[in-house]
Amino acid sequence: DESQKWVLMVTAQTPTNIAVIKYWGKRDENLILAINDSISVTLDPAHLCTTTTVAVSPAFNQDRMWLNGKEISLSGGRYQNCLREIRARANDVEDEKKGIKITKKDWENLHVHVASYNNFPTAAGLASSAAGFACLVYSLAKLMNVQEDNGKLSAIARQGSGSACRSLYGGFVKWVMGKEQNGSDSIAVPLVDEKHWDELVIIIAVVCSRQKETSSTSGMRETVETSALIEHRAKEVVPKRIIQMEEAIQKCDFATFTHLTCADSNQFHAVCLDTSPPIFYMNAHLIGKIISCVEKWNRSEGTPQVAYTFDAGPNAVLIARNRTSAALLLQRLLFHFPPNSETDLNSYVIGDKSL
Ligand code: 2P0
Repeated sequence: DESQKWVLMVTAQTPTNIAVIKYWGKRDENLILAINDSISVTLDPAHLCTTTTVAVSPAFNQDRMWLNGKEISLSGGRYQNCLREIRARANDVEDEKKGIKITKKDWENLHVHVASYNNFPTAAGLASSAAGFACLVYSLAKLMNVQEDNGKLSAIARQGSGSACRSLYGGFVKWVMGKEQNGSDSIAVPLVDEKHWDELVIIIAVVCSRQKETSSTSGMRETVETSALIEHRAKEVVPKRIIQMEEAIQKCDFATFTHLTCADSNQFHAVCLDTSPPIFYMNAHLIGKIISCVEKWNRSEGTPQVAYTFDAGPNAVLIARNRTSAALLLQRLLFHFPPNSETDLNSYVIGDKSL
């Protein structure tokens, strides 16, 4: 049947993001609504990103997805929520050259195939859900001619993974927690674009670790349920830091930026440790060495050279104030963590903040 033979495809690429004021804790598990605002920086897509191709054809009889070449199930609620929200906003699509005409109504009965690749090793344990869901939502929206701005799309990506909403924009981005119960105002907002403060250099050190990992989703649920500190963090500490961080970013004030970034990473890990049973995301020995190395250096210089931040995995993210301090940082890392030694950092992924 000739009418069954066409395939329409869209490919998109989305970088991951690193939070400098962390998201940790939900007030709604299904819609993925946070208990505090967060701020992140989106990386350069050349370094850590997801590339996703979405295709539609009348020959497809079910939605299917492949991640790094292996088929994965789309039956989970998060995928279903994203697919449903995008489909509900689909519009007419016409490709005259190929003689394809899809009406709004047709999308209800058409199925998609999704192929997604990460350009970084999944084994390194680098968070991939942020780039992954952002890219999935963005590419589906393009395929289905969805006429929503990135803010609205970010609210859909958020339902795939909270941190994903921040990857819809480059530069520094705020995820506003919002007030509405339906999550309509829980969206990402760009603070400054990728050209602002482009002398920053981001280095990700992949730390060797055999520790057992707790997933972010269950980890933050346990923190909200059991930590005595989390409410103080969400209600008292983070709102003030968000205001200060926005100002530091606008002014390119590296000293304040470093102070807030390091303090917020340390407090995030403090609420993890305050969880019952306690959550250790940091390999204490190696990470302690990185923190004290950076803290000592910053103090000896009089003015900070490098900010550190650690996520829910064994990777150190180091943000250097410029290329000179980045080069000095690499020297120091190589000195303290010589290659092929017991304290070898597997690799250094060097990311430029600018897109
Ligand atoms: C963040 N993290 O702000 C924080 C800091 C980890 C530490 O967002 O359950 O994968 O999918 O919303 O987004 C990791 O959590 O969790 C995270 P879900 P997500 O980047």
